[in-house]
Parts: sequence; C-alpha cells; structure tokens
Amino acid sequence: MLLEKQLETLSQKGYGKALKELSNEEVYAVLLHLVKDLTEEKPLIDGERKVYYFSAEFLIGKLMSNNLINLGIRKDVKDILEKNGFSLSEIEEIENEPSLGNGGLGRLAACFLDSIATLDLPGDGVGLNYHLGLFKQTFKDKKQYEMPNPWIDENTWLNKTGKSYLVEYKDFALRSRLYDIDVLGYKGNKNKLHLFDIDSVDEAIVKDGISFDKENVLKNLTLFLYPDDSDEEGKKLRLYQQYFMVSSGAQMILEDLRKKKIDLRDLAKHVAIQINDTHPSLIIPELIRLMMKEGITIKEAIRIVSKTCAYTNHTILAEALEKWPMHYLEEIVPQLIPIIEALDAVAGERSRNEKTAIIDKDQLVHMASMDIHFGYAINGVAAIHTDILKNTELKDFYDLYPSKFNNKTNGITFRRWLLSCNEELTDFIDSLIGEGYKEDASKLDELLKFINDDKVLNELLSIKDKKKADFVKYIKDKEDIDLNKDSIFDIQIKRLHEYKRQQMNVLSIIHQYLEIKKGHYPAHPITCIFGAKAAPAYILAKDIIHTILCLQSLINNDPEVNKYLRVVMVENYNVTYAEKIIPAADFSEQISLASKEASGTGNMKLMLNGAITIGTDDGANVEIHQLVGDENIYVFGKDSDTVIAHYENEDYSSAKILEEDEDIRELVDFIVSDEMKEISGKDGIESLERLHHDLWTKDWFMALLDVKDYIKTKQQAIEDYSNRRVWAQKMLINIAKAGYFSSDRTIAQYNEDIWKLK
Ligand code: GFP
Repeated sequence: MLLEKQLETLSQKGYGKALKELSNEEVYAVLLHLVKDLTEEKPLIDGERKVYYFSAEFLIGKLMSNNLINLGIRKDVKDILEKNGFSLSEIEEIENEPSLGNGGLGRLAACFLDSIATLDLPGDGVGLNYHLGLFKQTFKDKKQYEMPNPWIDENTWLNKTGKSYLVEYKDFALRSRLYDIDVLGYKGNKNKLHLFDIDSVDEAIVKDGISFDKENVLKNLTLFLYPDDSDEEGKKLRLYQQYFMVSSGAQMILEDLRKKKIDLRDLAKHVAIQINDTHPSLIIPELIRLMMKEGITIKEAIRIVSKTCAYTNHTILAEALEKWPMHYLEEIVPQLIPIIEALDAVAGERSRNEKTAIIDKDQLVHMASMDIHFGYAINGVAAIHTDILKNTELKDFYDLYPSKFNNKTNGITFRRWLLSCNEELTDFIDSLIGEGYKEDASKLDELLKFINDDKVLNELLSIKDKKKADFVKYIKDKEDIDLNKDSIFDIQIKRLHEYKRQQMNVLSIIHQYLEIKKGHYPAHPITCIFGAKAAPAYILAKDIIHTILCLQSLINNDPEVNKYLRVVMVENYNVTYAEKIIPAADFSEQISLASKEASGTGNMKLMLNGAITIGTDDGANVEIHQLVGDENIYVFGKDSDTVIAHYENEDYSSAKILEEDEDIRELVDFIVSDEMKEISGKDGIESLERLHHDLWTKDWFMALLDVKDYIKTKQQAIEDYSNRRVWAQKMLINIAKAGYFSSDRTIAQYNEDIWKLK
C-alpha cells in the first residue's frame, strides 16, 4: 500500500499525472526516483577497517532490477505496475547499461561490490566514470565496427558529490570530480562505488567511430575505458587515466581518515586496498608520496603501505602484466620516480634475482612486481591458477614470499545471475527447498534429494524451454534473427581472445557443416551462439569475428543445413544480453587452452542456470569438474602441465599437425574455401586468409592440439542431450553444486584471509 502511494505521489510530483497515465519512460524515471529515495534512507555500512576495491573496470550492468531485489520490493513493484498496465521487465529495458567494463575482470568487481554489501562489510569500489564506455559493437559487411557507447543520461544512478581533488601531472594539473553510485546489499545496507571524472571531458572530439585526439588529455581523459594503446599516445593516455584514478582515490581515503581524526600512520588499521589487476598499481607509490608530504619518512610510509595493499592477479598472459617505460613516467608523473626507485632498491636488497626486479635493465617498471613486493597478500582467482602462479609464472616471487600467496576462487552474485535473470527457476527452487539458499548458497545442494523425482526433472526442462522461447523472442525483436527454440543452445560468451579459443569452436562448426553436407546429421539440431567483442586493435580477434559472421551467413541461409545447425553472433554482447542468454543455455563452452584462463565466471553463471559445461581442465572448470563429477560435465583436451611443457620446450607445431592430419587440414582450409570467400566479399578475404595463415604457421594458443577431442566430446554431449531425463539430472546436479561459486563465499574468504574487516 505504502509503496503504491509513494509511486503515485512521485508520478504526480514529476509529471502531474496518475501512475497509470505515464509512458514507460516516465515510469522508469519514477521508479529510479523511488529507489534512490529508499536507498538514501539506508545506513552506510560502517566499521573500523574498510576495504577499497580499486579497479579500472566495474561492469555493473543495469541496476534497477537488482536494486529492487536488494530492497526487497521487486515483487510488490511488479504487481503494482501490472495493476496499472505496465510490465516491469519492459520498464527495466529502458535503462541504459553502464558501459564501465570489458569482460570477466570488470564483472567480477561488480559481483564483489554486491557481495561486500550483502555481507554487511564496509567496502567501496574506486574507478573512473568513462562517458563512452569501452565501445559499442556494430556489425557491417560481417565485420566488427566500434562506436561510442554513451550511457549517461538524465535518469542516471550517478550522484554528484561535492568531492574533488587536484591531480598533478608534470606539465599541468587536473581537478577530479567524484560521482558515487550506491551499492545495495541483499539486506539493503549500502556501500558506494566511487567514480572519478573531470568536468572538461568533451565527447564532441570523438570522430569516425571511436577516434579522437589522444594528446588532448583535458578533453579525452575519461572518454573511454582502455583507449587503443597500439601507439605511444594511447599508451600514455592509459597512464594518465591510471594515475588519475589512484591519486584521486588515495586523496579521498586520506581525507576520510583526517576527517575521522585518525593518524595517517594508522592507515593499515583502518584501510585495506585491493588492487584489481595491475591497472591501479600506482596507488602504492602515490600513497607513499602523499604520506611523505605529511612528514612521514619514506621508510615508514613503505612499511605502512605494505600493510595496506593487496593484489589480485587475473591472468598469466604477459600482455596484462603492465610494464611502464621509465621515460613515460618521467614525462607524466615524475614525482613518482624517486619513490619507485626507492622501492626498486628495497626489492633489490631482498633479492638479487633479476626476475623479481621492479625496474628492469630496459628501464621498464613492472607493476605486478611492485604489487608483490609491497602488497601484503597476493591471490590468484581459481585453485589451478594460483598453483600456476606459485609454481611457474611467479615462482621466483613465491620462493621469496610464500606466505603472501593465497587462492580465492572467483564467484558470482546469485542476486543477478539467478534471482534477477531467471525468476522462473528461482521460484521453482524456492518451492522445493525454501529461500535459505539466498543467504547461504551452499544450501542449494538440498536440491539433490530430487534427483529421481520425475516431476521436478520435467519442470526443470520446461523452465529451460520457457527461457529458450523468451530468448528466441528477444533476439527476434532486437536483431531480427530467427532461432529454432527446439535446438540445443550451445553458448560461448566471453571476450574475444585467441586463448579462449573461439577459433576452435569455429573449426567444430565447420566440421558439423561438412558432416551435414555429407548427409551425416547430428543427433539433435544445434544452434551455436557467440557473444564477444574484440579489442579494436586486435586484428586476429577481429578476423575470428569475421569468420564466425561468414559461417553464420553461409549456414543459416542453406536450407539443407539450417534445419540441423545454425550460428549466431549477437551484436554488442553485454551484461544485459548475458542475462537473456544464460538462462536459455544448454551447453556452456569453456574451451580455453589449459593453463590460460585464470578462472572464468561465465562457467559459473551458466552452471547455475542449468547449462552443462563442455570444457578443458582450466580455471574454475577444474573445480566445477570436482564438484559435479565426471558424469555431469564434458571435459576434453590436454592438461595444463602438457601445455606448459609445450611452451617450455617450444615443440608445438600446428603445421606438423596439419601436414599429418587431413581431417584437421580440411577444417582449417575450409576457412579459405570458395564458398567462404564468396560470402566474405572482396574486403573480407584478407581476414579469412590471415586467420588461415595464423593457424598454419603459429596457432599460439594451440587450437589444433585439442580440436579433435573437442569435436568428439561435443558430439557425445549432443547425443546425450536426447535422453531428456538423464540430461535433466545433469542440470539438477549442476544447479545444486553451484552454491560454492557464490561471490558471497569468495568475499567471506577475502575478508577472513586478507581484509579482516569485522
Ligand atoms: C579475467 C580472466 C578470467 C577471470 C576474470 C575474473 O577475465 O579468467 O575469471 O578475469 O578474475 F581472464 P576476462 O577479463 O578475461 O574476461
């Protein structure tokens, strides 16, 4: 009743009309207002020590649905809106998705904020407010193009604060402006996501897609996440951004302490800083610098900061372990150089091993090295990943600081990835085991008692069918693509990267296509669905997208084939799309080259929604495998030890495989077949040829090593899918075992081992 009255009052106040007379857009604005008012009343989570999660990305997704859930009013609001002739899900569509992240790294940060607040722990996110996001992906002539992705409008969750800090660079200074987004936990208590920005940023300088003058920092600083860094200017712009984030964040933290009359020497007692990947690593020298300005000696500042900062590693790929040339630092933030040199000297006293140096002989400053020497905890994000860090990639550091290293297997928030995106499944689970699992996800395993209950198994299948039908409608409305809802939905959704091996999936699709052409039909029709953006300067990733889009056109337009097989790459894959695809998934493709995917989190979301993993023993797949057992996952491919040995011995040769194996050769060569070239069009042929050439000459992530096993394993999964009862049992077991992957569990472990907040 009260809620209804509040909504009516807000609609009268805002539009002078009754709720039922509003347009969908107006209803959205009224709801936003309501949620903001209710959030305003909620207490900020407080405590003696607080964590600040510094991250270049926060892929938070739309917030309305989650905030309604976390305020405990989603069902009531839905009913009130329905009574007035509105559909809540249509209203939720109106919200722009904040474009503040790229992939798993940023989505993890968003899940963590949700769980930190849910566990009632004091903890805020700190990042940047990118006006145009990563980019908006469009397809034209079967190629990816990048456009700006403006997401901030008048109906925004961003709240302007009065806070502002001076960030000094060598040649000029900028004033940061802080915006906050409230982060509600499941119980409704709140933390903040702090996003720094500058007033002078100018969206009008962006031309021809996402090009702009990279040297005009005053106007471009917070335009884009990960601006193209294939040239020097782009690299430097990233450094400007990173320093802007950490300097503003550090000043904000110290100001808070001062306000509370806390001596800066007690920083570590009151503050933990989690460095998410290496982008925020400059927080270490910056904090030391700021403390020295307050009269603290460098020695003491180093000691204090070393008890405050902790670092999470999300990948073993060298490209993501940033190294800044000293001369960039000289040009941009020379004030940090004496501090970094001092840190390097301390590191040198602790170890003479060149591999653990902060400044190497080429005058490159290694961010991860600084984090490990001067952070008090270092974690990987899945058991196998942490082991690889300890035994291989960061072995020299592990030998030096064994007790700093620990594992924190990633997790996902069930509020978004079950309660919000799959209401039908949520309600069904509630009816079977009650709602206790919403606060203690391990209780999901109570579902196991229904393993032989035909009614339950059938209902699981019919919920999946319903979510598939919903998705079929969604993609038809959005992209005018026709899908067969009775086919298997085989899903690979993640950043486009060779190590994630979308190209291997491509080869398996070619295999299926050629088989169908030979009259060998699959046991069940299948639809292969991709969602992925390629970094703008990553040519081969774009070639893979082009190849997928060519196959999509070739296969979907061939009446002989499309009865059995279809291929779809959704345009501009984002969190909103994921929320529609994941509940509809049957197969979860987690096919990275073993050792390369640190964890993966899509694997967890898909499992929670009853999809069965087809995957390598990599990242968190290993833990999924252990939890569900051999019967309920399809594992294939060479293990990480074998792969690592291939790299060490430099004995992998794709050409050799292709020369010796004509089956694989047929698949790879099909990429440059006449039919593919014709579909690709004159401008695309180069792209097909480049991918083809790469697979013949390099194949750095060894797609050809596992492709046969992959094809065989997927075939088995397709056959098994036809036994619907057994398949439903697999689904049930996956859902029941997903509790371990709640980010509430992950955050409880971060808190217990690293942050020690309460
Ligand atoms: C990265 C890693 C993933 C990991 C996430 C979160 O994600 O394995 O699950 O970080 O830790 F690669 P992407 O940005 O690559 O998606």
